[in-house]
Amino acid sequence: MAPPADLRAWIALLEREGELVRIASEVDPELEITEINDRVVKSGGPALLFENVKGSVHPLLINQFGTERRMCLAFDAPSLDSVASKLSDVLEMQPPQGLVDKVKGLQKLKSIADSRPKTVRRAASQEIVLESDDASLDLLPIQTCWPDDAAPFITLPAVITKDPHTGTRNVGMYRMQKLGPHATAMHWQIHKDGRADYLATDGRIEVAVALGLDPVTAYSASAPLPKHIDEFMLAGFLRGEPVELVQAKTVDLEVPANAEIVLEGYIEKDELTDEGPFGDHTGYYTPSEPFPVFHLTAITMRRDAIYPSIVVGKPPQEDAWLGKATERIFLPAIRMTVPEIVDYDLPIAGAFHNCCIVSIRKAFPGHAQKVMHAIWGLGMLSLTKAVVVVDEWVDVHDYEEVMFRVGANVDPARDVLLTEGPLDHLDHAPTRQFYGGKIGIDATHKGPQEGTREWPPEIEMTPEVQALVDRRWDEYGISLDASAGNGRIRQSPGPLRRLLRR
Ligand SMILES: Cc1cc2nc3c(=O)[nH]c(=O)nc-3n(C[C@H](O)[C@H](O)[C@H](O)COP(=O)(O)O)c2cc1C
Ligand SMILES: [Mn+2]
Repeated sequence: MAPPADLRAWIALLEREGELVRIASEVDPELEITEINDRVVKSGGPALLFENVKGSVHPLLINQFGTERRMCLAFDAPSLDSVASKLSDVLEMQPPQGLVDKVKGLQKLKSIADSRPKTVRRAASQEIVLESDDASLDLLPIQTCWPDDAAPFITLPAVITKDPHTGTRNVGMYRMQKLGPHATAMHWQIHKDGRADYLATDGRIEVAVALGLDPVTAYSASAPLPKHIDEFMLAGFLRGEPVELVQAKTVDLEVPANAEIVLEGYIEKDELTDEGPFGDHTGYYTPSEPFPVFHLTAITMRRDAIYPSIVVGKPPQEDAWLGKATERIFLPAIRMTVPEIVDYDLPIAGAFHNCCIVSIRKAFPGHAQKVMHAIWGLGMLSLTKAVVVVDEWVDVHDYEEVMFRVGANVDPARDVLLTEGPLDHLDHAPTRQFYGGKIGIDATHKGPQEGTREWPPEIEMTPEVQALVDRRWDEYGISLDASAGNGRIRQSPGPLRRLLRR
């Protein structure tokens, strides 16, 4: 098995796995689909294929990424961490020792070389070609997601541009507000690569937008890669198959051959429109702001093309799992620069940029502060508002345990770092847009070198008594429901839990 080759293979897989429901009743892309989907996402329900969307002949697929299980199916992997280890294998390559090592090394190098996209001459994504007035966005079942949204928005696009100087491709997921049948806004936020390509181009920049991709390639458009790395290459690596590209019809760009729908067009420098309001992944509406205007020159499609959508809003929403995939897949790359990091967690409720919990192998005074600054200096993690640092033995995914460490180990006068830096484009809390306060909380054990009193030992039962109680458990005749859950703080279950509850 390998990850699905296109959206249709993905839908077939979801169906075989009992992970997809087809809805034959007519539904309205204005708000109704959002309300249905919101209930399904929040209860961990299936992907939804709406076959009869009011006003369009094209079916709409939503919630394809909405659970951890589906995300693993998409990558054809037992866990998201196993996807990450494929990457760390390559990142952590050492000079080979013997012949076997050399052969393995060559295989790894080949897996990188084979990741580069491949050009093909004929493509399913161009079975139908619509140009000039025939190319109309009115054909597509574009959703109006939330009541105060300014218009319908294309929400799951892979937007393709080229750096005018280096020719390097960039692929990013940026929402597109429908302005009419032949134009949209392009929501290139200030820190993003697509915007950098636009700013570096004089006059007109050509743009292509792929809709309805295989799930790994669609995910890759949302991955925060350094600017000079083509997201299609990451997709090829993660799929184990290169992404196939075909020359677009009206612009000088290559587009995925397996896409359901491709929008081709251009953006003129300094032609801006008011974009938004839009009910955003922050859980609030982002207000109207000027963004560039995308003009459509062609739509190409597969026959009976399926339109993909996603709704963001108050977490948890479907995008949580795209974010969790990034959290897991990028851990090996983060460890390359900051090897003392053991693990990290970006809570879904924190909309990813609001909070980062990180565990470290602490080796010297101020180490937690070093790691905070490293996070504030790393790619898109630099936008993180709050960083919480814990010791290596703390499970960063167990928020109760993290809360316990913060409560038990922090002297706010000594262990809280307040600083300033760049913030997410969409964060409404800072007084100024894009820039504001950051907080670092050092919840690690402190040593005398850090000027503290002696740190007390943690409470732990002896292994001997634990083994004795294990052996005798049945004899006591006490039955416990493991899932009833009276706290999950490892090493120190009952009493501390009660302490925290008081
Ligand atoms: C569903 C979804 C919608 C997104 N919408 C936007 C958006 O409208 N504008 C934006 O700048 N980033 C948006 N993002 C985040 C970018 O896709 C992400 O930062 C990506 O790394 C951008 O690619 P780039 O690094 O090549 O710029 C969205 C992500 C997801 C998962
Ligand atoms: Mn990029």
